[in-house]
Amino acid sequence: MIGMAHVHDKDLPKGLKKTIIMRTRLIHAADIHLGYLQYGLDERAIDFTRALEHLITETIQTDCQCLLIAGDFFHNRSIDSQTLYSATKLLERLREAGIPVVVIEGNHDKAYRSEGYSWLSYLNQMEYIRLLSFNFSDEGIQLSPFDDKTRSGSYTDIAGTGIRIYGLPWVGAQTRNIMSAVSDYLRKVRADEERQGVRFRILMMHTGVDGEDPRLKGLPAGNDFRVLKDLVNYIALGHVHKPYTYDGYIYNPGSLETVNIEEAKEKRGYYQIDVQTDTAAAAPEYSAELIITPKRPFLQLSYIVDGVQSQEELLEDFTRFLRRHKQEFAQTEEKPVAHIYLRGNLAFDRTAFNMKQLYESVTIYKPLHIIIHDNTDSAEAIDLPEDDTRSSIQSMEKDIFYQMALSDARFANAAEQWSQIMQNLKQHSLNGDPAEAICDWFIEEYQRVGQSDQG
Ligand SMILES: [Mn+2]
Repeated sequence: MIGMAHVHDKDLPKGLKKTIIMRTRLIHAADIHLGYLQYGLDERAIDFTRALEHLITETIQTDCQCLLIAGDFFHNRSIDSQTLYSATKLLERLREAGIPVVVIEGNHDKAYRSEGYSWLSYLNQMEYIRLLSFNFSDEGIQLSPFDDKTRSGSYTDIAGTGIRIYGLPWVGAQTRNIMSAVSDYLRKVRADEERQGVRFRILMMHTGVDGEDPRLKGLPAGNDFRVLKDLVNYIALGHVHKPYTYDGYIYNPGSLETVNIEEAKEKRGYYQIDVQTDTAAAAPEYSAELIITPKRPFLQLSYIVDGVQSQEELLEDFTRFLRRHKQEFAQTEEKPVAHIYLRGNLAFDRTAFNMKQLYESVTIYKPLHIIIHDNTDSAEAIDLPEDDTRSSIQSMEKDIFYQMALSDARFANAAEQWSQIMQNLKQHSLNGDPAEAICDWFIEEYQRVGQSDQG
């Protein structure tokens, strides 16, 4: 498989010179997290397997020549037999189809000991995947071609296409150093690469651009990637679970299934890359399209407890709230995972607050799983101080809001209520409540005042 059947212009019959166009399709995915028993549910582990199965089916059906997986193939360092069975069973389909799978280790795939043997090493030895890595020596970083016998190496070529794929495992805090060492190395071997017919270079890494996910700290900054810019055509990233592109040649597809609730609203999938290595063109062209894949639906709802005076009232109002969102539980073919966020100020004694009853009221809508987050404040905690300046500013503000509502025909009929809503809106925003929560709350207020208006 290694070695290049590169077509030189002089080998082509006259007239055919500029008409030979070679198109190669690759798929770039990452963060499969196979074997994740999310919420302790078998159904969720099955969902992660199903996501990999979908990816593999599409890889075969779209005439793809190579599948790249940029780290976090498995969710855990130690996997159970069921997960290994799913992995080998599915990868077997690609082996039969003759489609190579090129993989790098993510932080979730690492062996326990630094010199240890990971489950990805096992898949590599069993020839299901090509696991790319690198060596350090006295001369610095060493990138060698992947050897089918020793099952090791830092790059692999797709024979006859001029495409070379480099891969670096997750190295944590060493990422920046490794990036600049790789940059030095690639600059040094540039002429050799070209002699070998390499036209298009892909570099796989399990890291991200700092700032793309605020929860992930210590990632390289966008500027740190610049050392690679002229040396590779496409950087295939994994690690950050939402999709993004950077600087026109860095791509991150995000996780296939939902690992954290924070990524649930992102449209994620894999990149389908079409590389065109035309013998006449100076530089090869390519396109990368993000293909969104199916996933378990996640439902996120916000319920504002403001104004509810007792547990009984809360339960009644919460039940009404669920009834209003009934469609959202039922609209998907599959049972959703529901996250409900309680927000606002709880106006009664917290010891009387009974979460269990709220959980019970949701079960009639039959989600796959339900989590209720109590993000409420106690009313006492936000009582404004009886300060003259403060209260006079508040009454002035309310007066201004009242005048604003009065001067607009849409709001004039209920100007008093609207001025109160505007004040609350401002308070929610000052509290730092999430935009969706404020929006949900506002829609409810809008409907409430609108209805009282009508009737
Ligand atoms: Mn991951």
